[in-house]
Amino acid sequence: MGLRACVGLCRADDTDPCLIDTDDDGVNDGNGQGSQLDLCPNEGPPNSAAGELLDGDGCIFLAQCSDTVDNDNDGVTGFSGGDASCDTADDDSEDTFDDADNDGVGDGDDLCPGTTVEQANEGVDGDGCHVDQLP
Ligand SMILES: [Ca+2]
Ligand SMILES: [Ca+2]
Ligand SMILES: [Ca+2]
Ligand SMILES: [Ca+2]
Repeated sequence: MGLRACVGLCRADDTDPCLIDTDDDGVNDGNGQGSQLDLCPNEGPPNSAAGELLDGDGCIFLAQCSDTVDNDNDGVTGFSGGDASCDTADDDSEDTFDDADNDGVGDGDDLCPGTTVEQANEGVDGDGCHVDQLP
């Protein structure tokens, strides 16, 4: 692994500078004309524990479960925030609305997480509380 930048045209032999993978992420540096091209030749490989993923261009991006955005809008954000739809930090699908008691109010906003099915059917307030759950 070196810091050789790929410049000029690719050559079709073993010394082709475009076949160098500077950052060792599996996407060759390329030169913009071949099928492989690392748009981020000094970025990689991804640190999965930090929620990093590699896109097809050799660039690192943060998985939905680590991007600090509440992608499914349920009030619980990401793996570190405890969103149940996030299995790992690098899980790129924060896409299941977490509502353990199924009353329509996401876990992160639900002040009464133990709403029963009957109570949910009768309706809850904006905090996810049925009238019987209120003090
Ligand atoms: Ca690379
Ligand atoms: Ca969420
Ligand atoms: Ca709920
Ligand atoms: Ca509730």
